[in-house]
Amino acid sequence: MKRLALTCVATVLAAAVCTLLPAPQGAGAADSAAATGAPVVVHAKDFAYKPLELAIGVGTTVTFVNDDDSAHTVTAGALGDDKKPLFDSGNMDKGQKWTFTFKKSGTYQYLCTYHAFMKAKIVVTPPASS
Ligand SMILES: [Cu+2]
Repeated sequence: MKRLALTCVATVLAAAVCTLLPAPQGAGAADSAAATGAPVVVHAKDFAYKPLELAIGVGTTVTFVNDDDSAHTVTAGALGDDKKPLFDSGNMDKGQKWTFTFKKSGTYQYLCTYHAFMKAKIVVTPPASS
């Protein structure tokens, strides 16, 4: 329910801006990018990650792009007891990109350390043939 609410808010906020800009290529494909190896992009826009949920295969490299005027981070908590972030982009200013290759399967919840309400997740699945 929270996810839906965030999506709605983000959609409303984005509507005015999006009409002025060409639709990014592959934005729809990223939602269902289960294919391994395909380039996948997550956008930080209007204080929300898009897509909010992403399913990818092990070994996929995800590019995170900050499309906001505000700075953001892409920071994941630990899967286990280790409190060290699984990944952390550090500060990302407007227009900055950061990539991360997901080498281990699991569910990666991440957020922006500046705006803790910005949350999303990436589910990394192992290859089906193993
Ligand atoms: Cu942020």
